[in-house]
Amino acid sequence: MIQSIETILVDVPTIRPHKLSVATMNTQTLVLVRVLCDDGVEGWGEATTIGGLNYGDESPESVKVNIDTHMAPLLIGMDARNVALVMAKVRKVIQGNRFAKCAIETALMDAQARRLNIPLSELLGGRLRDELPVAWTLASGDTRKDIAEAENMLELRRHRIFKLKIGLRPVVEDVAHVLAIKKALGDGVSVRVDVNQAWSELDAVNGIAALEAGGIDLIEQPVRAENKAGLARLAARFAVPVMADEVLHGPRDAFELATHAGADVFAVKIAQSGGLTPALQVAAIAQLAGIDLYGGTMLEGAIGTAASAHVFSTFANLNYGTELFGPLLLTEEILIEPLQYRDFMLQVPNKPGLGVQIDRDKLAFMRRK
Ligand code: MUC
Ligand code: MG
Repeated sequence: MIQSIETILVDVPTIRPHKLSVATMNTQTLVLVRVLCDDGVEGWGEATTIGGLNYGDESPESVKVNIDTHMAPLLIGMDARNVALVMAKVRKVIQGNRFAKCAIETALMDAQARRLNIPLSELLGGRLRDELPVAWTLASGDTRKDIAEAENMLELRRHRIFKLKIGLRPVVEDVAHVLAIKKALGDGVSVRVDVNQAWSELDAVNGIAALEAGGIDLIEQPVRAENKAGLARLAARFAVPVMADEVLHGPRDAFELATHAGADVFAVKIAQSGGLTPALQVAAIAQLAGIDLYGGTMLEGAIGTAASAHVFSTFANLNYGTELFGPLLLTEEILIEPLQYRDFMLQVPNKPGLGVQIDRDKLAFMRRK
């Protein structure tokens, strides 16, 4: 039986300012959810977003209030072992709130997998890999700093895929910034861009043409999420793959994009999808439609990152790798044993459940009072 559901906000400074077209992050607010069951098993989930309400339509505070006020009372007393039934109820009764639903589903599945003594990936159909390639996002706002940061990551053997955040400056300046980094890093390194919706379709035509000519590997969400037809036109026009991110809010969007050849690649995010099972459905739709997959992040801490890793480990096709670097952007670790990054890969935890353990003392100290 579900005995209690607790939501915890934790404000953690980032290692440097992280500049996106929609926000500059100096701290990240982790939204953690702890589900306690009457058999003594507990599970953890995460509903972290980016920049308050700058990126998504749920803020850390709204997630907390909506779980505490509307979801927890609905779920307390239900059978914690029947995660599907609990989630069916949540999805029927609660509108929207994809991030909050994802955190609840993650916590319940973590608890159930711990109960069964299996890694979460095995509850999700089974992993196909034990490690995932991890991109790093260069977003200091300064070309020279970005190059130095990338060179350091290569030397540490932590990342060899780099995603550049652009869209704040005029297109020609952004293109010059990206191509300077590409030139400095050379051919062995994958350089990609994420425009976070900042371009008009005409900006995108000009920008993508120049980036494609310069050897950039992937163009993420160049135009507004609402402009689905425009995204499809760009995907059809260019050979360089165009990836859907903000436009993709779960299986229904995935189905529509797949039906209209709306993108070449899907950035799957567990929270944007509304949970772990909807994320699996997004991946299944992509696979059936011949769309490639990329494991995305909302810059979650270790809990959301581990949950995402378990989900992505089950994808048949993960041709573009992942960007599960969230914990590495933060100055503080909340796990007793951090997630393992080595040789350009994140190791998918293999202990029961999420396979990670919260440092309770640290959390008690760091949580928003
Ligand atoms: C996004 O739009 O993909 C992922 C990496 C990063 O730096 O920001 C996010 C969000
Ligand atoms: Mg993106």
